[in-house]
Amino acid sequence: MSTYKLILGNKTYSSWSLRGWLIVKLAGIAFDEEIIFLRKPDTREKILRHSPAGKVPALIEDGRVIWDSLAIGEYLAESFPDRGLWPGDPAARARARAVTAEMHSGFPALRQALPMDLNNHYPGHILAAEVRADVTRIEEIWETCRRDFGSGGAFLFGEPGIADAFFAPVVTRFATYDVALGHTAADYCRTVTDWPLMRQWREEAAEETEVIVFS
Ligand SMILES: N[C@@H](CCC(=O)N[C@@H](CS)C(=O)NCC(=O)O)C(=O)O
Repeated sequence: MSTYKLILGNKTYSSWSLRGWLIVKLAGIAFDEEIIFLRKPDTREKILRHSPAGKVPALIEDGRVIWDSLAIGEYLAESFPDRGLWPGDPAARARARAVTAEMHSGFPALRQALPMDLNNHYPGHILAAEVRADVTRIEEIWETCRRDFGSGGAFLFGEPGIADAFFAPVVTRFATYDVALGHTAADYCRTVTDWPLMRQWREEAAEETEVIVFS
């Protein structure tokens, strides 16, 4: 049996780490975690000891490293095809891959303006036009996935999977910055917020004492 270790950044701030962690949890494998605090003088050197990309998350399986959240998702979906990481239906799976890729490569305005910050709340945040446009597209993604493929449960494709892991940090940002949403998006946010894995991650983030000030 393989042994796994997941290298992560701060649970409070590292949105890509949250994505990787959710996917590994969904795969149902036992794993150790190592947290490397971001934005420290030795952060890069510490991450490079594990991952040649200098980024977290990185999954180490028996000494071999798989870096990048999407690569981790694809690798675990292949390794554990019965765990439902991608939807079973080909049309749903294609859409799940498309929206996951869109999140992985897109929404720079939203990511820049609304950094993940689980232990804070910034009510009254005014969204710039380009951030509002990202929010509108994300709402459209959620609504169309729920409408077309979500009948089997409350997640984007019914049961929770990689696509939900990719949008989970966005859900936390919408809560942190009090982003106003339509009904379907608000319902989906409640589903993700109440997801036991998200509760666990938030509880562990709440125990962190490291603070990063975003300027
Ligand atoms: N495309 C990568 C992005 C990973 C990424 O940017 N991670 C950030 C933390 S959320 C990081 O490692 N930053 C390095 C640093 O801050 O030194 C992925 O999907 O895993």
